[in-house]
Amino acid sequence: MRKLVFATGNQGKMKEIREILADMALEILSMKEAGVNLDIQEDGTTFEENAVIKAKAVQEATGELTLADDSGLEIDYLNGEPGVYSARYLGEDTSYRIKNANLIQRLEGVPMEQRTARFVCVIAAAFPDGRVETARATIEGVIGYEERGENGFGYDPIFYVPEFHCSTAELSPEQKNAVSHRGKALRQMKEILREAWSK
Ligand code: ITT
Repeated sequence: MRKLVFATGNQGKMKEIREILADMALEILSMKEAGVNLDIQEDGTTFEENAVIKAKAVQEATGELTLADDSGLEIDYLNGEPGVYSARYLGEDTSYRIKNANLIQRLEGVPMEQRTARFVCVIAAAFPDGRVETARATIEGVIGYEERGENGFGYDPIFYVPEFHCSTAELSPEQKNAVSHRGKALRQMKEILREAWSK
């Protein structure tokens, strides 16, 4: 069976990634399972740069094909904040209760039509021969007036998808993966991998 390492320390992401790639007959190791304990400096200014930094660092440490996910929430009214700094917004160790409450507060009084936002996900693949590929996808939504739902992770309780009339934290894992930024970017990456393996 083919093997790949996924360069993430985020368990919420890892769970979704395993579900989305489940049909690939792949052995997927988390960074921890691959025995990698690196403190990677995500000093890029774009999702692409940071995804490539993570994938390459772990590829070089393991020698295996490595994928990485760099993602975040862009809120139009806040000029795209928190964006690439989504994990670090208000501090890496600050709870999402506090981060989500803070964002809702910053949008106090802002009408629904100006609360537009999107989740962005870039998946990078670093191949053992040095080649790098990326795939990007988004899901559009709005920032709600309150937190709702217990599923997912991070900013899911404040991100509402108009078509579903609920937050992404109220969707089942299958529903979220079918429409999410991560689901769509990983499905593009599956095609890139299939193509690479067909040669
Ligand atoms: P790794 O770098 O180890 O993968 P991280 O959490 O630091 O983990 P990022 O730098 O890519 O990852 O930050 C992404 C942040 O964006 C994440 O911590 C969440 O706050 C937010 N985010 C991304 N996708 C999300 C989703 O599907 N639902 C909710 N929040 C999400």
